[in-house]
Amino acid sequence: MTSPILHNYEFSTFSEKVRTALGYKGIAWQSVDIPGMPPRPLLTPLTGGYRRAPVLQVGADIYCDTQLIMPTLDRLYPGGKPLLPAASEGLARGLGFAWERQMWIPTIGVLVHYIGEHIPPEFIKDRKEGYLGIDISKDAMAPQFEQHLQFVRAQYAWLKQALTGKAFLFGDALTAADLSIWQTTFLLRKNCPPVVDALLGLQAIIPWYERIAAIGHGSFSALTAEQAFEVARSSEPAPVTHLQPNGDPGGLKAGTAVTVTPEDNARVPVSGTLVAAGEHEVVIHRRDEQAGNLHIHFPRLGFDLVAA
Ligand SMILES: N[C@@H](CCC(=O)N[C@@H](CS)C(=O)NCC(=O)O)C(=O)O
Repeated sequence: MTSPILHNYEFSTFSEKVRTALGYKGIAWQSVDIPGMPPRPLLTPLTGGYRRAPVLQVGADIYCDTQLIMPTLDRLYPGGKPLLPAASEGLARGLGFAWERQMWIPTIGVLVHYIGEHIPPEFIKDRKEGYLGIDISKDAMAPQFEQHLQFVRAQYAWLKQALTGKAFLFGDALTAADLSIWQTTFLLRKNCPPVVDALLGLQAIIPWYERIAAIGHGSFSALTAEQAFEVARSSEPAPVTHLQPNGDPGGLKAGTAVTVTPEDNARVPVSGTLVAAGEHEVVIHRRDEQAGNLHIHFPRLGFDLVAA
């Protein structure tokens, strides 16, 4: 299996989650440093318009959303330690999804209270118009600060209990759920003053936090966006053998023209032809004039799949 390419940027914490997963699994990877906001002219044709970060590329297969990237790393690189061990897979999937979905905006609310004055106006504008649909400037979020603080603190209260006496949430081995929770915690701890630990009651979970921070990003080399594009152009998508062609629980048949759209943030519909779909994943085919044939993979949970 060739080494995967991660399109990511340094301050993206969803990217940090995947960088850490790659380090944990010991997969040598290639890093394309993308801008923190569009335009991303050599990535957009590969994703069909999906705009969030990170994106994983293996040849002409493009994997969108970390909720799919995690099980995909286990599937494509089965030799290393699993991110979703069978014994905890269902709970780890559900918990990771729920945490990120619930915690993202409140975490940003706490973050901007401390560092909001340093965020450039063009970034605030981009996040409002193209991503979150809300104004995340310090002033705009100030009225909700107390609510966000209470919500975030109450979430960490159960996390503390869940981690008592354990190295990781499900015991001795890390799972993708630990990484989901860790990445939003990383956003706060990396950027906010130390007082935030006490404010949110994080002291008890710091050993768990440090254990994950110590994993690092493993071995990787830099790749330009042009090189990654050329990899896609010169490859054909891998045959889909892990999903049934007509396995869509909603009954959509392979070959149907469809759109796939995130149902939370950056709701850009990606259109293509359905290749296969299952309970956890949707694969569509697109042909880009320059990049050629592509398979774009999305998670099922959190995305709307509809006939075009
Ligand atoms: N559910 C997505 C969320 C990804 C996400 O929201 N990433 C942020 C960066 S940390 C993003 O895309 N921000 C807007 C952008 O970079 O265009 C996932 O798990 O990958």
